[in-house]
Amino acid sequence: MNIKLEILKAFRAQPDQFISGERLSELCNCSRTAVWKHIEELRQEGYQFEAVRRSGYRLVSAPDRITAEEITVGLATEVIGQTVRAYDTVESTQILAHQAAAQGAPEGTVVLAEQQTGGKGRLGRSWHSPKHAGVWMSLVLRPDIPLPRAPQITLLTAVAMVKTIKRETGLDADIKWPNDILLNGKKMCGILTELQAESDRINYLIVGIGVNVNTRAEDFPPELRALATSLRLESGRLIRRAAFIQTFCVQFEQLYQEYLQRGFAPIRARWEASAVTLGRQVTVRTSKETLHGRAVGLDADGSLIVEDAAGVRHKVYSADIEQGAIS
Ligand code: BTX
Repeated sequence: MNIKLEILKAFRAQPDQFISGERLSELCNCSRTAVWKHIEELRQEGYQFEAVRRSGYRLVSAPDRITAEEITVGLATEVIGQTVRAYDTVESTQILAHQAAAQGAPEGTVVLAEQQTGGKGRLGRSWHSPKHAGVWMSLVLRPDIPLPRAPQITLLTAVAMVKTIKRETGLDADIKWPNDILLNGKKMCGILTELQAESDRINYLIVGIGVNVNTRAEDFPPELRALATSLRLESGRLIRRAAFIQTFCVQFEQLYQEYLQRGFAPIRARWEASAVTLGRQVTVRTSKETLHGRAVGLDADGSLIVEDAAGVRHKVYSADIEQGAIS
């Protein structure tokens, strides 16, 4: 039994109440000395307890820290986020998630870090991941879908993120194909989907999600300041990151179950409702070519359909796009 987890569960079940050491030792099935020791450990982690003789302990405040306990206590999902590996400083949660998945980590495992020193973006780019400021998370999935459908999971993740942002801040975020989440035209979240497959079978998918949550303007390097934003900058308030992650796990699980049961169509409709790419003039840059045209829709497999000036339609799978005016 994880005693710290049980202690936190007990306080969450009775917010603002005193719980005696004796009651805690019963709930956690351990000695009162062990309770005291674990409360001291929680204090070291930034939890504040009031201790009153004869009444016991009361949880006064919890730190905005991402720990396995903070994510799993009260998490209303069946699979997503039920296994959590939380670290302080890592190179990239993607690397750790790949290792965990290769060693059999169950579907829904979430790898989190307070800071990444080598956060990865797409196409070898980097992702700025300063300490305590954001959510740097990799999710292990094992969907039974054919390999060509994997990009749909990126789009599903973007929809889950837009819903999470709405619930946690009331803000309406936009999706720029395929994986940028924007607020007021600035990037506040990026999604990187990687996978391990044999022939046409997906062994596992790792969805990397970087969210600028409480990042201040000065936390961004100068070259990103005009391009990037955070939930704090846009909403004007601090967001509890553990609660944000819990909401994301719930939103993701609902959409993922719907996707596995009913396919991509319902996700596609939701994605299109938040997309700012469709109907716009776009410049698409792939490793092979540059294409100018109008983004006319999303194909059933999740690729972007771009119509060029001659009326020829192109399917774009993986690329960066620049968006122009709506036409
Ligand atoms: P991307 O290639 O679409 O975006 C990377 C580009 O975005 C960079 O070249 C830079 O211009 C800009 N950028 C870098 N950091 C930030 C930031 N914090 N906010 C806004 N813009 C930024 C997007 O790749 C996919 C990012 C996934 C990140 C997650 S974090 C958890 C997981 N672990 C890991 O190493 N990567 C993923």
